[in-house]
Amino acid sequence: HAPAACPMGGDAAVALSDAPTPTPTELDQAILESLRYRVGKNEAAAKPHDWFNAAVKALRDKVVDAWMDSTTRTYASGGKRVYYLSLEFLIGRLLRDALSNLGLTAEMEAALKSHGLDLTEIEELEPDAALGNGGLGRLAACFMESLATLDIPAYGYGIRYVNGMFRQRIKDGWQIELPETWLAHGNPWEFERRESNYFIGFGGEVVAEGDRAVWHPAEQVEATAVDTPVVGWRGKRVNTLRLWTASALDPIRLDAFNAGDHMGALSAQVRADSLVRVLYPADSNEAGQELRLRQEYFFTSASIQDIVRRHVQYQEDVRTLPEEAAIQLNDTHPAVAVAELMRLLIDDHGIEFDEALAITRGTIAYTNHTLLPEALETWPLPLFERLLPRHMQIIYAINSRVLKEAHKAGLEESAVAAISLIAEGGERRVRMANLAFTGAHSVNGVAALHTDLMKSTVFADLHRLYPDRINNKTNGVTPRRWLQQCNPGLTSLLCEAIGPGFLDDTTQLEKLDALADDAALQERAHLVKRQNKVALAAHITDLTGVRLDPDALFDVQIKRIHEYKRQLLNLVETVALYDQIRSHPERDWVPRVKIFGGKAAASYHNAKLVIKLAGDIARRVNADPSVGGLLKVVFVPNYNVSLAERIIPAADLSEQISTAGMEASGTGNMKFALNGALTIGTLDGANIEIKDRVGNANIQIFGLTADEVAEKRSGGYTPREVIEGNRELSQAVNSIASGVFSPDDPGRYADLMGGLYDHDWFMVAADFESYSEAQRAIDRRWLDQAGWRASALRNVAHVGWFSSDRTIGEYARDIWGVM
Ligand code: GPQ
Repeated sequence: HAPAACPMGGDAAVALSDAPTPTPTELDQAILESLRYRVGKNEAAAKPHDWFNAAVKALRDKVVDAWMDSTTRTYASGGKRVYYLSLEFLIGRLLRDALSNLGLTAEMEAALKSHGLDLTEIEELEPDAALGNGGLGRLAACFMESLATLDIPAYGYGIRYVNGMFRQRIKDGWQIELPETWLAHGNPWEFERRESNYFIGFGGEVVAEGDRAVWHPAEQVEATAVDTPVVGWRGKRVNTLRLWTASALDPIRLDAFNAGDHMGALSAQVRADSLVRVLYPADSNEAGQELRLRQEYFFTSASIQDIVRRHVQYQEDVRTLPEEAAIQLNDTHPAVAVAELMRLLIDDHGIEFDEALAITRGTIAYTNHTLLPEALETWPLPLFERLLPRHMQIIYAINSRVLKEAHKAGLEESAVAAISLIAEGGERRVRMANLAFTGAHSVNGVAALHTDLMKSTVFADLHRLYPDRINNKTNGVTPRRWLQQCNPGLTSLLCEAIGPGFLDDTTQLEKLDALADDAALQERAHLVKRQNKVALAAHITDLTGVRLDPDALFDVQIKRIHEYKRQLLNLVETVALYDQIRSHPERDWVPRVKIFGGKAAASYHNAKLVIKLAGDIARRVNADPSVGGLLKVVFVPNYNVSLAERIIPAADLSEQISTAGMEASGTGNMKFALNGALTIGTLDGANIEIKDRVGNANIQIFGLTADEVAEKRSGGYTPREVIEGNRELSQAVNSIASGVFSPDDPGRYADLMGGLYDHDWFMVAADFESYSEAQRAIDRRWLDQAGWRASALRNVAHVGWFSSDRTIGEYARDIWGVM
C-alpha cells in the first residue's frame, strides 16, 4: 500500500533523526531475531500472530532509539514540557502509523514478503486501541501525533483501560454491547514502568496539625505508569503516552485468605482493578457514578504527582512550575487537577494559598468540547466531599476568592450565582467546568462558532469577570493517518500533481486548486476514489452481506449516534427519497448508497432505536425491486478508527447535519473533505470554517442557523404544523410511525415519531425541507461529473488548514508559550 510515485512511498525522502535506514535484509534480520528471542518461535512454527509480534518488536527497537534521542534532547535543553491530560485516547492501530512515520513501510513490506506474508494482512491482526468514545478521544490521539511532529516535548496522560470502547454487535437490528479485549494477546507497544508509581488516596478525613491541614485517606491505591512511544512524522521526535494502571497496596490479605475468606482476601485488588477496568461509554452525556469520579481523580492525581516530581527533581524550586510545564485539560474530566495541584503546593511544599493559586493558574489551561447542559460535569457535593475531603476544602477556598472578585467587579447576584463553583438550589453540586475555568489561565473552544457561544451562553458571566481567558483553537486532524496512511492512492496522485511538499505542510495542497479543472487529473482522482469504493464495498459485503454498486454516490454518516447529530433527519429523508423514487421511477435519479455507522451509549434509548430504524429501513429498501438498485441503505456494525480509515477515502458525500449550535466542532467533517468528499451540512461547528475555505460552490449548506434555532426554541415553534404542511415529510414520518418499516412491531417507532410532532428539540422537522432540497441539489451536482470532480479536488486543496499541526502550533504559541 505504499504509493509508488511518491517520494514518501519508498520512504526515500524520510530523514530519520540519526539512525541510518536499514535495508530490507537488516530489518528482516531484526524480525527473525525478534521472532526467535522475544516471541520464542522459529519460522517453521510461527503463526501470523507471532509474525505480527515479531515485526512490531523489531520496529519498536527503531522507535526506542529515536525515543531515547528525544528524551535526552529534552533533558539537555531543559525546555518547557507540555502535558495533555485526557480520560480518552482513541488511538486505533499503530503499526502502519509507526512504519509510515519512520519511513519503513516499503522495507517492512519487503521483509514480510520474503516470508510469504502480506503486510496488509499482518496489520489486520492488530486490535484497535479504543480508549475513547469519539471525537474528543480521537482529537487527543491526533494531538499526540502532531506534538511529536512539531518536535514539542510532550506527555499524554490517561488511563490504561483493560476494556476499551465496547464492541458493537447488531442482532436482529438491535445494538448489543460486548466487552472489548484489546490486551488479550498482550500489547507489544507498551513498557511498564514499575519504578514510576504513586499512591492515590480516597476518603478519610482532614485534620489540622498546627496551621497545616493533613489529609488521612481511608483508602489508598497505587498507580503505575505504562508508557507507549508516540512517533512523529519523519521520526523527528518520539514522545510518551503515559497511561496509568492500578494495584492494591496489599494485593492479598493472607490472614483473611487463610481463614477461608478467599474472595474477601482479594477485595482490595478487585477495587483497584475496577478503576482501570473499563472506559465509560458515555459520549457527550453524563456518567455521573462514583466510579467515574474515582477514575478521574486516580489518573489526574497520578499525573500531577508525576509532573511535580519531574519538575522538582530537575528544577528544585516548585515555584517555577509555570515556566517549565504547561498542563492542558481535555474537557473537565481531569478538572480536579486544579485542586490536586493546589493541594500538593500547599500541603507538600508549604506554599501560601494565593501563591499556589497563581502557580496553578500559570500552569493549567482548559479545553471545553460541548455546550450540551447534560454533558457539563457536576458532582453531588456530599459525594465529592466524602471521596476528596481535602480537595473540597480547597475548592471552597478558591470559590470564596472568586466570588469576592465577582462582587468587587460589581456583578449582580444572578451572575455571581452562575460563577460559583457550587451550584445551589436543589441538591448542591460541584461544577467542574467552573473549577476548570477559574483554575486556568486559558479556556478554549474548539471552533469559532463554539467559542462565540461559550462567551454568550454557558460561560457568559465567567467571561465578564475574566474577559481575556476564553480563546478559540479550531480543531484539526493529523494528515498522516487521515490522508497519507488511509488513502495512499490519493497521496501518490497528489505527489505527482503538486509535488511532495504537502507531506510536510498541508497548506501546500492549495496548489491543487489551479489543477482542479484538469480533465486528466479529475479522471485519475476519480479512479482512485472508485478503487477505494470497490474495496469498501467488498468489505461491507463481508460484514453485512449487502452488495453495493461502486458507481453509485456513496453518502456517509459515521459518528456516535446522538439526537443532536440527527441521524434521524437523514433516515427520514431516506424514506422520503424512497417514496419519491417509487412514485416517479421515470425521473433521472442518482443511484445512492446510504452508509451509516456509529455506537449508541448503552442507556441511550432513542439512539439505540435509531440504529434499529436504520436496519429496518435497510431491510425493506434493499429488498424492494421497484427502486431498481437506485437506493441502498446499510448500517455498518462496530464503527471504530480502523473502519473509518476504510470508509472515509471511499466517501463521495459527508453528512455533517447536526442542529446548528450543538456540534462543538466535528472532526470527521475535516477528514472527509481532505479525502475529496463534498459536505452536506449545517452552519455548525467547524462546518462554517470549512465552508469559508472551500467556498460555497464546493459545499452544500442547508438549514437553520444557530441564532434561528435559539429563536425558534424560545417560542412559537410548532413542529406539528411543519410536518402537516409538508407532504413528503408527513408521509415519511407517518409511514415510520405506523409501522411500515416494522411490521413485526408496528408501534416500535410511534414514540420516536411522536417526539417530532410534539417538541422536536433538535429541529428535524424544521430543517427537513431545506435538507431535502439540499440533497436534490447534490443529485444535480453529481449528474455533472466534471463539476463534481472539480469540487472534490477543491475540497482537498483548501482544507490543509485543518491539520492538527496547525492547531497544535496555535496552542503552542498562544497557550503554552512553547515555540
Ligand atoms: N465531544 Cl463533551 C466528544 O466526542 N465527547 C464528549 O464527551 C464531548 C465532546 C466532541 C464534540 O462533540 C465534537 O464536536 C468535537 O469535534 C470533539 O469533541 C473534539 O473537540
